[in-house]
Amino acid sequence: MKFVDQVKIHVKAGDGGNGCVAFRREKYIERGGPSGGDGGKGGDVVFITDPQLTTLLDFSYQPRHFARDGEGGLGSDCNGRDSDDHVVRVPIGTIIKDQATGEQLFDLSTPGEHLIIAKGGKGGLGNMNFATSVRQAPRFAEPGIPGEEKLLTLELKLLADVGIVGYPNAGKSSLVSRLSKARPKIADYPFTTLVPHLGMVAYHDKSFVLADIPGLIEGASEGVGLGHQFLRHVERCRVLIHLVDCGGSDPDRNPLKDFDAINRELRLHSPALAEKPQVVAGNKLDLTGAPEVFAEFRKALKRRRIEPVGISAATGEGLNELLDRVAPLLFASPASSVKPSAKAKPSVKPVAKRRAKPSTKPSKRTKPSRPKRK
Ligand SMILES: Nc1nc2c(ncn2[C@@H]2O[C@H](COP(=O)(O)OP(=O)(O)OP(=O)(O)O)[C@@H](O)[C@H]2O)c(=O)[nH]1
Ligand SMILES: [Mg+2]
Repeated sequence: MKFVDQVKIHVKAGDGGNGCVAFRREKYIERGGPSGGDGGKGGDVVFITDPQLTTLLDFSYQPRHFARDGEGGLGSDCNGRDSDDHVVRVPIGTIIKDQATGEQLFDLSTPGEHLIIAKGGKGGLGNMNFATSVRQAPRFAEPGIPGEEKLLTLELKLLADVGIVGYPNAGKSSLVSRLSKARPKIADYPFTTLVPHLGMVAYHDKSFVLADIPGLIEGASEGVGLGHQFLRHVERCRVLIHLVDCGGSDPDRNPLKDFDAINRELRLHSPALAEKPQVVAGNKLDLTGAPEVFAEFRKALKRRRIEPVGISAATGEGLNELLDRVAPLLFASPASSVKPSAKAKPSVKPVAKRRAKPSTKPSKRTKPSRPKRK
């Protein structure tokens, strides 16, 4: 399936129905009076997060999402029908931005979250609402209010706990397929992985989501290779596994050079990404000569007080140690990587806190003391 992580869309809520001008006309009933009903409310455009979705592909085929207008009011005191909401399902991790200003409006990062993105217009009042003792036959009614209309950009940032970064061919996809049930394509040519893949990793009684993203190379920030367009998917990760190829046959590259180049690219993408805790792993230690290359790499990193883990995604060597190094960084802090969105924030203070406030006013329940008789 095609992976789309950025789309431009147009949403429009329904307009309110117009109020109606009508008069009751019936045999033997003189001056029946105004009987125009109110218009119905236009439908809202509602976004709901759906854990089953992993791409914004559907939006590239259907970029317009319009809710229906409210029905107009009718005679005989009949109000128009309110329109149903137009419900749009989006993947978890969708960020909604204003197309014109680029300002971030919402971050939908919890499953089942509901968000009214465009509000439907209210229906206009019919002429029966305007009858007064001095104006018994109003010949006017209110028009409906137009629904909100917005041009938006949707961006998807996958929600993973741990992201793997590294050069192409370092073995990122091999590591993900070894640790989880995800099966990304593995091959010995660069840029095998063209879109991010997620895998669920079990660690003792806990589990976490691991993301394999396409390989980075020097100059990715200027668009070399696949560029760093996919780095946004590891922006929300709490920990990065920096995978370095220790079994490479290219004489121009060495693990330390690769390590520095990738870190430079991370910094150029976003300084916050470069600050994320990293577990450095040297891969392909099963190949001849690789343990020696790794030993040298380890010595060089020791001077920077970094302790890399030696692994082989092919044989499974060192993978337990790698998980043991990742887990404390991941599970130590109770804070989740999932930022609570503006909608998910509790709008009401916890009751306990409110009770704790010393109140100066006497409680309603306590009886007021009677004044003493003199
Ligand atoms: N011997 C050996 N080969 C490995 C190991 N890990 C990966 N490989 C091989 O290295 C090649 C590249 O592996 P991938 O997992 O596709 O590498 P990748 O980092 O995902 O590459 P891109 O998707 O292109 O960025 C494949 O031929 C793998 O079989 C390992 O531990 N030992
Ligand atoms: Mg890959």
